[in-house]
Amino acid sequence: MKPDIILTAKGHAGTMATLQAEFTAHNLFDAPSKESFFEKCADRVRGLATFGPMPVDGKLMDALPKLEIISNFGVGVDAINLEDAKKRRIIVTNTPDVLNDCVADTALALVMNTLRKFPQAEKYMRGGNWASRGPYPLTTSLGGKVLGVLGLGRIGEAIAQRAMACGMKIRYHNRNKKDVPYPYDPDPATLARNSDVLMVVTPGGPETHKLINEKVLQALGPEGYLVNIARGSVVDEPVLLRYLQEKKIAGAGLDVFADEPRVPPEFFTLDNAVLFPHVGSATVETRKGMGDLQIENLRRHFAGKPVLTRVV
Ligand code: 8YV
Repeated sequence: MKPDIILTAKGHAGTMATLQAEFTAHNLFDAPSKESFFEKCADRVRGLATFGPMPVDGKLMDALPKLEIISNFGVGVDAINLEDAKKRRIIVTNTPDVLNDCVADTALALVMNTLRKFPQAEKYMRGGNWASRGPYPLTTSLGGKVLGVLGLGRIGEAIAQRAMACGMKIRYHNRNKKDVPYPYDPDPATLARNSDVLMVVTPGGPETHKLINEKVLQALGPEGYLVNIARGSVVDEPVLLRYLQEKKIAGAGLDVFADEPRVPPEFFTLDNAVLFPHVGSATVETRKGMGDLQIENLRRHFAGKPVLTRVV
């Protein structure tokens, strides 16, 4: 008999198709009423395949008395209450590593686009301005600038490698100092003060909530740039918006926002911000790799084998 699982949201199409073929899948996102959805399947569901930011908390876990595993599509598990899962002995898995290169590419693209203003230059070109108004204004180089990595894990390291290839120098802050050849700063504000570009790569969740606050942005200063490819929750978004509007920082490159997919429209009018719709890992190859890992964790668990990438 195929194990019953719930798919929380409409995710990567290939992954969904495999999950639907290999398991008895219940699509929460299709349900006209959540109440009747749970009434029908709650007592049989042994797994959750989670996609996206829908919160998964103790209340949901308690509604599924047979729940054994939550297999997340994505490395970030901030939408899942890990303490609640641990208390209930529910396994949580994620999809690390397979997305490192892709997310690091996106991070470097944001650094380049934010400093060099390539999207704005392209818009200028398409607007027919080159011949009539002359060359696009000069921007600023990456080479020689300091990239401060907040959260130097595997993705942070992949970003550092790319930035060094462009002639940037690396510093970092983590909760614990690491055995790496980059200078360490004791807190985010000091890192911001010592950096030209502050790169946010920390996990989301309560521990990093609004870690990038006014104090940090002030330390980054009017010549400094912020790039966030982590989670919108890590930045105090209204303060960032004000700092960009008032040019209290030089610019920002953002792939993530506090309330996705809703983005405060004021961001769209900024000339000193480059905005991506959370595309960090969004390639065919990487999303397949993530899906394969999500599926493999479920397969292994239900076959009585240890999962590959356990978080709790
Ligand atoms: C995905 C991500 O956009 O891995 C993560 O934590 O944020 C991204 O790779 C997301 O998981 C898609 O649901």
